[in-house]
Amino acid sequence: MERTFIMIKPDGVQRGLVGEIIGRFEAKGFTLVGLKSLSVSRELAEEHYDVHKERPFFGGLVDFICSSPVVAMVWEGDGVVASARKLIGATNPLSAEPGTIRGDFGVSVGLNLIHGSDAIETAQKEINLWFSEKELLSWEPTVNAWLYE
Ligand code: RTP
Ligand code: MG
Repeated sequence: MERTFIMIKPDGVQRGLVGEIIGRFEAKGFTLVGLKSLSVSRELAEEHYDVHKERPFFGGLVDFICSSPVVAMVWEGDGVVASARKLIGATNPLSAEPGTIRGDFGVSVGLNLIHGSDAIETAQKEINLWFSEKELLSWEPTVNAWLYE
């Protein structure tokens, strides 16, 4: 089954939106297979956003991710990588559709509440970066019988 890496960024945790955000993934029908809160090291943040290391916002982005605790998660389900990106919404919350997490709760691109892997390959890389094998569950909720044909 497909898996994706989701992180509630420091602004989402500080604003008390952890429950609201997790609730959206649960209500959609995805399965939580990994969950932890942590303070992110500079090394981890830099590796996570390595693809953006030449961009002007890179330093500020790393500072922000390390500034306060985050909640890291792995969610599982058919098509979860692309679907999670839809639940999250566009990078700039002002352009994100209402009904999406960024569209409903954010107003600035740097404080956009949540990260989601952008492709299946990236998801695998990010899951391996943030979680060890033993931190991840392998389980099938009984409710899946009412979610998948
Ligand atoms: P993320 O990786 O955090 O899930 O966000 P994303 O895919 O929607 O956007 P991405 O292009 O990967 O950018 C990573 C994060 O960098 C910040 N950003 N700032 N100031 C700017 O122009 C700018 N552009 C991007 C955002 O916080 C974005 O989430
Ligand atoms: Mg991205």
